[in-house]
Amino acid sequence: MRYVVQVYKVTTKGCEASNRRINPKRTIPTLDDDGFYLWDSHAIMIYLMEQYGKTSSLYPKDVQKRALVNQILFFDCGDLFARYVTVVNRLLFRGGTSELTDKDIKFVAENYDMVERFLQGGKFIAGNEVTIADISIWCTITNSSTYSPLDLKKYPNIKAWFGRMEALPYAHINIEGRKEIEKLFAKFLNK
Ligand SMILES: N[C@@H](CCC(=O)N[C@@H](CS)C(=O)NCC(=O)O)C(=O)O
Repeated sequence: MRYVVQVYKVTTKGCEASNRRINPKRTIPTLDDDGFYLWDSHAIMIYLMEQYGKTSSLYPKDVQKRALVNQILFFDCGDLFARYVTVVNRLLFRGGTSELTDKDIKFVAENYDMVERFLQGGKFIAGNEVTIADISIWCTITNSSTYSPLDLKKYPNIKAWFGRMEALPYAHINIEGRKEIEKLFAKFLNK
């Protein structure tokens, strides 16, 4: 599959992700699949699997296995990522305050315990196979740990799972992305 990744300018007013017609929310990521526009990373991943990955185990066909993947995607969207981005939006996009409070750090870290528990039942977040739910949660948690430290000594399941995720052939995409987020945070928090 051929794809082009375009990264738009980040400003304190928000991400100039696209014009209002393409994405009224103006968030990143936004997918343009030959004129079909879709926003929200979770909806995008499901679409890509249904459209181009029908035989892939990343989004299982078994209804119950798929429901468990969706459950984690909804958790990310409504809770883990939502908490992460609430702090990020305030720090980077919505007024540019550079104060990161203990309350912010705790607000995000509360969910680390939950992810640790999710990983009790299997090698990956929604069972024993890697799925798009792992990609979603791994990206969020590695990014949130740039400002809300994740002490891996306290989280043996997360530590072992990180090892499995880092061994995936496409892991470098998130590892490189995290470095960029780290730089962005350092710049905003020290301004
Ligand atoms: N639930 C959405 C959230 C997307 C989101 O909030 N993205 C952030 C960047 S990490 C953004 O574009 N923020 C800019 C803004 O809200 O103006 C998703 O999963 O795509």
